[in-house]
Amino acid sequence: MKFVHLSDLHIGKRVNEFSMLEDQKYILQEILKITDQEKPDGILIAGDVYDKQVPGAEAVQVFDWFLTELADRKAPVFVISGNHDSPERLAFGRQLMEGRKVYLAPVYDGCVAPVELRDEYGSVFVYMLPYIKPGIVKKCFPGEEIGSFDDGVRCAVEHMTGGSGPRFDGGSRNVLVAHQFVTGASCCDSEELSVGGLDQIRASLFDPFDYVALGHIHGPQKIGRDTMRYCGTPLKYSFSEARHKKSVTVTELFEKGNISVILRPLTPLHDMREIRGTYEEVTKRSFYQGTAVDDYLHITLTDEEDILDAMGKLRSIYPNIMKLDYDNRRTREGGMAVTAAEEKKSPLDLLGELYQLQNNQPLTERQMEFAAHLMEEIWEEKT
Ligand SMILES: [Mn+2]
Repeated sequence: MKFVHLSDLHIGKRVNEFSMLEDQKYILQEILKITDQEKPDGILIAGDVYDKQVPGAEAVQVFDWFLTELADRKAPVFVISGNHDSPERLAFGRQLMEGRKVYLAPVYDGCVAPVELRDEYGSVFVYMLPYIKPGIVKKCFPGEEIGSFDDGVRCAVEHMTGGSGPRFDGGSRNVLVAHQFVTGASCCDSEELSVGGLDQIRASLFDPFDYVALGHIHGPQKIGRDTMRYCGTPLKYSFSEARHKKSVTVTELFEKGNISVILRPLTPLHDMREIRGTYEEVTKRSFYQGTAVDDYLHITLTDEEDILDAMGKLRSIYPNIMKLDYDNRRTREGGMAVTAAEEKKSPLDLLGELYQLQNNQPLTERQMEFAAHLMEEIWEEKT
């Protein structure tokens, strides 16, 4: 049984104020081509379909088109909501769409009923777990001890695989589609994770599943075993991903215990690249001739003196320049440039350091907790 595993489409996303809609339509078309070649038995979309809880009209039209195209290919489609999606809105028309074998995960209510598929090796059960936070699970199981994300997901998985829900058939093959931050995953700038790593969960929680199709982390990667994977975004959504190789994950399940995974590379309409050099260098015809000048670019100028209207001038060669900065004596000494090590620190760590500098004592545990929760709240408001 073959699955095409996608996630984090973030349809409607703007990157550095550029609309990605045309790029997204293009890459979804590329994904349809791959789907036509692979002829999968199912499509897994592991959350963050949209970039916003209330997506723009155009974004909805693009997903409507994509979903219809997928459904026309007759293989069942499985969609869960991610932290960027509204689970209620994404589940709109759920029961109607099941008639076309489009399965939208319902809002989490404590019960995750699998969809059963069959092939020559027997049954494959597909479980769809939408993005869950501890509070959501706690509401469904008030008697359980749930303080952290790890507790929440542990409890949800226990109820999927344990006694209370529909019977879990450990002898058959079981696939989980989920959207959580599994410890050990390597991150980038476009994910919007919780501060202080509060949202991390242990990979071992998903041990009962033969294949775990994850969304949330934007770089394609396996977590521990080859069969627990983030497929990554189809497009680069930040310059921290300039070196990512985006792909579609294609997973084939044979008899229980035998799974093969391949990555089908994706080529975008515009790449996201970083360029550096002096103004004279980067504007020399020999420097840019034959390169994709309309890529989304971050240009770092190394001139000691600022170039007057550099952005405007560079745009005449590189129409889609997204970001311009300088790397010279001024920016290095002026304290403006943030070191890579500092960029890796969480906002909570940075606050802790600032507090220590100002007050000559560290934040107390209570203060830390307060700040972490406050940041979490603000963070969510924003997205
Ligand atoms: Mn995402």
